[in-house]
Amino acid sequence: MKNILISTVTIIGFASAALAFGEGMDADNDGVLSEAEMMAAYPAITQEIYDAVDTDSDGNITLEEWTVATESGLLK
Ligand SMILES: [Ca+2]
Ligand SMILES: [Ca+2]
Repeated sequence: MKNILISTVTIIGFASAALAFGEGMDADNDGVLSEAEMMAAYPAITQEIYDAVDTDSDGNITLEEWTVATESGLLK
């Protein structure tokens, strides 16, 4: 019973993160955030922070990269 509760909370937590990522931020709905989309969502973001968030340096922010950055406090 406790395990079921924990996994439900985890799923809800993941779903709300995905919702925030998709809602308004991913303007062209290609599943990743471009630099322009990140600038729109985080006007105060610097190149330094963007590069730190884009851990594989491919120029786009994936849901995984965005989630890690958000949870680590890099993006607020
Ligand atoms: Ca996009
Ligand atoms: Ca990337």
